[in-house]
Amino acid sequence: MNLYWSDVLSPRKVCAVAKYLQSPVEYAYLDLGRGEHKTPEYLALNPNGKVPTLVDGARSLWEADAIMCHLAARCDSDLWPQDARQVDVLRWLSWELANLYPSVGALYFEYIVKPRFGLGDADPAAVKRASDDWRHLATLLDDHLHGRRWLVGDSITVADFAAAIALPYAERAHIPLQEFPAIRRWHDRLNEIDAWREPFPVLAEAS
Ligand SMILES: N[C@@H](CCC(=O)N[C@@H](CS)C(=O)NCC(=O)O)C(=O)O
Repeated sequence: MNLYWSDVLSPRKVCAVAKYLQSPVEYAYLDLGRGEHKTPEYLALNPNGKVPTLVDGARSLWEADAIMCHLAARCDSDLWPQDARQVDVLRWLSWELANLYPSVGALYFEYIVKPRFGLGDADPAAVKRASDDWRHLATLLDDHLHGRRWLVGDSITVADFAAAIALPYAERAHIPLQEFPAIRRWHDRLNEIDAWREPFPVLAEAS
């Protein structure tokens, strides 16, 4: 399997899961600054021109959540449970992508992507909108996590890898994490996992 990645938000959860599961993937780094995700060769694999993409045999799979589930299913891992928990995992994956990602993604873009790629200063109106949205959604997430170790059931699933996607960047992206103690404790637990703390392959190992 080849995993096309870059050291940005969406590939982070996929790289973390691949490392956690010790999936047999060959990592292919794409330099977004040089437009390596927009070449005809890459667009043939992922017509969205975005990262990540997983190529497994004849199959090219895009969308980070689908890739996480595929990697877990491939080795029968409970990260993508095959019982009644699965629908709850799917619920949190959907919630993250539809609701949480737009707010944390906006803060990540304003504070991390813009300076990195020379796209100008953070836009105060976009920051305020995203911070307000995050607070609203984080209240729900924090309530859910009170008295729980993980989002679904008693063990970690891909839902945790997905919903926590931006927390490693909280300080740099000005995500107001301090106000949400259950989220912080959950993220402390994730930080005990090597693959979560250090998901990306060192670039010398990647092509
Ligand atoms: N829904 C997609 C989002 C992928 C995505 O937006 N990736 C960003 C990096 S976080 C990207 O490739 N941006 C480059 C671009 O849009 O040109 C997923 O979860 O895989």
